[in-house]
Amino acid sequence: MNHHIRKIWNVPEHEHTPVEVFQNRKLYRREFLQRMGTGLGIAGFAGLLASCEQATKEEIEQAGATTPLPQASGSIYPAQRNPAFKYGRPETDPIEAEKFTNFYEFTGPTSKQAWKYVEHFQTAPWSVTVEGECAKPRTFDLDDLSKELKFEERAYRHRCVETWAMCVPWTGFPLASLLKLVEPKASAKFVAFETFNKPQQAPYMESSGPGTWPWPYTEGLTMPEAMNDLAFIATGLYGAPLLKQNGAPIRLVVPWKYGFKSGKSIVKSDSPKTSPRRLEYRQPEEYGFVANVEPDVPHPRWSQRTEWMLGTEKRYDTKPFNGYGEYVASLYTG
Ligand SMILES: Nc1nc2c(c(=O)[nH]1)N[C@H]1C(S)=C(S)[C@@H](COP(=O)(O)O)O[C@H]1N2
Ligand SMILES: [Mo]
Repeated sequence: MNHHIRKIWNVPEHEHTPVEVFQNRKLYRREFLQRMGTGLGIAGFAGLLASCEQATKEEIEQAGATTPLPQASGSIYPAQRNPAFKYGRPETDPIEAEKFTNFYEFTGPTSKQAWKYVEHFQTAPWSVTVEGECAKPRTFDLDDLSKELKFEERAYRHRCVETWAMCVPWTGFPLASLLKLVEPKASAKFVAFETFNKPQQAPYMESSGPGTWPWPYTEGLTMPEAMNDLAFIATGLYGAPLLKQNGAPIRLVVPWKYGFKSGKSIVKSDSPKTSPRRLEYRQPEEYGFVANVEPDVPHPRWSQRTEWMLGTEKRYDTKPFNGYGEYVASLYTG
């Protein structure tokens, strides 16, 4: 194993996330301390030691592997790459996308290392209920999806509101093809997504306690956004089933919006009459319901003009709609 000592203040989130994102750390740390009590001293020390080591790709993938593998995987992977989508930059090294993740249920807002905390997360059996304003509401498991939908691979850029970015290949199918199976009614205006709600399997969900964070994680799209061909449901990443830290076994991918729209480990989709409730973990006034990647609109505490590619020293100019304007700009005119 190729461990080397890294400086303890040099943890990955500081390398890739704007300093401003961490200005609130004290607040969260205090909340965390209150909830964890004395156990934190020991856990914190162990965590500190652990952060001195650099994990290998094998360790990270083993930690996040789903067991058992979804039955359907044999028929899904490898899926054919859709040639219409190109990154326009180098693909992100898998270890970078697997070790640096946003998954608040496991880590809260202060760490990107969800892979260290997903051990008890059970991703099988799993089903997704699609209901609301539709003629044929249904509950699907992965096998149903693999039989009824055509899986493909898409090379997409991803832009987090915190300014880190990545280029990764997702395996899955357009969200529209799933929604068509339940036959949406004309009255459906929004599509809401709800993430798993199992505090005993997700340490931060459990430690943050009732009355603090409005779990489960929820987000939503307007119906036209959801039906756009770019909106994608992923069950895989880099040609293999999703690791837990990346949202196993099924997640949303909305490449023209900031990453917070791309809910992970989804269990339910609904169609509320008014704009869906969101887990407003980044202050609701910062970004509205229909927020897209907009380089000219700064975050209250940092600029959105440029982005870091995970695992590199490279910074690129951020493009409107994350460069996907030709597909989606028309959704927002008139
Ligand atoms: N359930 C859930 N989904 C989530 C999040 C989360 O905390 N919980 N974070 C979001 C954010 S802010 C981003 S940038 C992406 C990150 O996906 P990745 O960690 O696989 O790169 O997941 C999104 N989906
Ligand atoms: Mo994000």
